[in-house]
Amino acid sequence: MTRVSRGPIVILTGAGISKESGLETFRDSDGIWAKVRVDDVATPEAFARNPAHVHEFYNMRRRRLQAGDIEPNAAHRALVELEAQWPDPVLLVTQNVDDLHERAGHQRLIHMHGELLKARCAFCGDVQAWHDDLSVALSCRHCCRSGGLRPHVVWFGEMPLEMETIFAALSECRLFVSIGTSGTVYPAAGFVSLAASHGVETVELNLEPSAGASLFGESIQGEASVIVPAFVQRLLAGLWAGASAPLASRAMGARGN
Ligand code: BV8
Repeated sequence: MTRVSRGPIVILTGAGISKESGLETFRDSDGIWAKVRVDDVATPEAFARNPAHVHEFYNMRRRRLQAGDIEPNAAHRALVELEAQWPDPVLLVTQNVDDLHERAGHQRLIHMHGELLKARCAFCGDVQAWHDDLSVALSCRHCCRSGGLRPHVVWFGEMPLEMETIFAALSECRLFVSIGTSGTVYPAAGFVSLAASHGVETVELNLEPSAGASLFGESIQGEASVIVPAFVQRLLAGLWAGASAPLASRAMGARGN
């Protein structure tokens, strides 16, 4: 029975890890894409066609994120504990544009789809922290041109950030953990296959089996605030046995233990 008690870990998170903090997911029945069309707000073409509409979509999410009642949950905190106590590097790659991993205290973090609390100039590429509403009337602090400030967010058809770093980490790690993602958006949805092709142990923690669940060595269902802390505790205690674990431990169920 293989045990993962050493070696680098790569973690991928999606909107499901922030759901219990009060932020909407995308593809749940009550999710964001049930209320607004991707092609109207999350593509470069949408921004070129109607920048004010795209700004309002992200302004609303930026205000919601900073509303005061949105806090990191036990899943975010458990990943910070894993990063602090694990003897080898832990790289957290998030598809989320919220700042809950940072606010929980996570250090080594890549926002592959960008960050809601940053703005980028479409003309000169300058990126700056941005907590207020964005609009076409604003001008860039660097090139002084107006109309080009956009959310520092990766839209469909745009290249996600730091992909070379991510691909290298996936090929060199010992364990790949996917948390709270439906496994429908690429290239993130392909990370499990890349990791597995390098002999990496893979585990999925999600409310329900994702589109790529069958590609993982382990699949654990439940709410992130329950199953992620339980998984981290078992990992730190050297008790998680990986894909060769007895079937009984393959689906720990909602209690996560
Ligand atoms: C690109 C903007 C290439 C930010 C987003 C094959 C290869 C490469 C690309 C493609 C490909 N096939 C298709 C493509 C194109 C496309 C794509 O993947 N389309 C899909 C729909 C088929 N990909 C792209 O365009 C990407 N770019 O590949 O560029 C390239 C090459 C050369 C040159 C230029 C470019 C860009 C993708 C990023 C798009 N931006 N959003 C924002 O507004 O937030 S995507 C959006 O989906 C978010 O970023 C989000 O993070 C991401 C993934 O969604 P999830 O996080 O998984 O959320 P979801 O709601 O889907 O699922 C939540 C899960 O949580 C569920 O499973 C649920 O059960 C679970 N859950 C719920 N509650 C809980 C829970 N789990 C635990 N506990 C709970 N309490």
